[in-house]
Amino acid sequence: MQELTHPISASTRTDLEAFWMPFTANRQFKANPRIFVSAKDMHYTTDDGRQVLDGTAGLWCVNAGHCRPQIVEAIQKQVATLDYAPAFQMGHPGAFELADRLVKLLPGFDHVFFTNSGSEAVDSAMKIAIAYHRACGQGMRQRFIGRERGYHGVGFGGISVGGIGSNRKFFGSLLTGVDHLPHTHNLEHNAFSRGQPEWGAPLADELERIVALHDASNIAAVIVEPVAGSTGVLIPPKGYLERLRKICDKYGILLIFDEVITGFGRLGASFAAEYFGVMPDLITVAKGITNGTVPMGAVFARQGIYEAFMQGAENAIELFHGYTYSGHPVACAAGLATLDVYQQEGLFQRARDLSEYWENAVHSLKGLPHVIDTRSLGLVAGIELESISGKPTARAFECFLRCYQRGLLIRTTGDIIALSPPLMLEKHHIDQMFGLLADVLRDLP
Ligand code: PXG
Repeated sequence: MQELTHPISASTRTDLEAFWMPFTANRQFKANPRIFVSAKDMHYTTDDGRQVLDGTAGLWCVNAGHCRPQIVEAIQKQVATLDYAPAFQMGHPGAFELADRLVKLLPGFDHVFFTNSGSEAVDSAMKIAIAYHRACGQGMRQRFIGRERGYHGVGFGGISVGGIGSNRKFFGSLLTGVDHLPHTHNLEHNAFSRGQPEWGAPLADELERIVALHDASNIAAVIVEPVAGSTGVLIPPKGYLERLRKICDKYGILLIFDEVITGFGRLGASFAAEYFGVMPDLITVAKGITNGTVPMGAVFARQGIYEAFMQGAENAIELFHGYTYSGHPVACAAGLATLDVYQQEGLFQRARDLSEYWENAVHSLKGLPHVIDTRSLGLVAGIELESISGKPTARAFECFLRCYQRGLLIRTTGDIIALSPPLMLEKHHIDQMFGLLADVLRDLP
């Protein structure tokens, strides 16, 4: 097997051409490629041999840091022992063990359905929600309520409940029967808030208006990210999630938390549900479940949901849903080893312990040119820049390029910088990250 340790040079343009890159400006990228060839702990190595500090845990997924030996070895061992086992009507030990370990992280939840990505987890949760109501004799409950600026992956379910215009506008009529809550982002009231902003809890009451419009008897579920990630780290106002929970309870509507980003320690707790003390009915996860090593997603179901399906003839399939790779042995091995690392190294607690230092570093950017908001929670941060008039996204993208050139990986969305480092980081990494970012911001056009 050929190892990819050699540089891919920009001059071999045809080598790059065949790959239709996801969520990437393909022509711009292929003219000036940015290529990682290896990674270790907090750093990537580029094809020209430079070290880049990972400020984004890959794409919000490498929570334990890169190429951790325990995880790598577990994957290697598994693929050499049982490479694949049929997912339907057959089992293998790893899937049962991982599900059992996962539910122990989250009191009140007792079943896990495995998928291969966050998008599939969202689709699965939506299907489970509709089928659950049907199993309970309420088959009319088919509508979903998402939220503006929500990101729930790219399946038709996810883009339908999602609230990002450009993810929706090219793809036709989407799912019918979807409505959206207003987003909670408001710089006028909440700019430079520390922790959860004070203003905005009453925005949850918009759910009452939407319920009145469609009638509760037609609504299956409300789906939100507890902290919106992709659209720029939007932290829920104090009391907001609690109000959503209360209104869902009042009308028998399921509440789905999409924790693809907030799960597995990002906020300094296992899940945002635990962090905020608000328990949804279904939780979608992915990314950090395997530390980004092997694709995997999952849906957690709270007590009572699985049981509602366990009726009728014992030989009848209760849920007509699943993927060839649901609970893939290699993903399960990666997941088990990842949970071991999280637990042995106390990484969720570590995120909590570092969050104050992190928060101070984030807010130290206030006052620098173009910075119109800084916000953070746990080990995640959003830094919002003023857009260049008539050129939205240009300023933040330039910031991304300059950071990359100087050895720091950040993520930008619109003109917002999102940071979400591996939870193994140390204070000196935080100093380095924000020192470099401050320098870049000072010089930015
Ligand atoms: N839900 C949420 C909340 C997500 O953040 C998905 C679902 C979809 O997961 P998959 O595994 O299907 O990609 C996500 C994914 C970014 C970025 O930097 C965010 C995601 C993926 C890639 C980039 O904004 N989130």
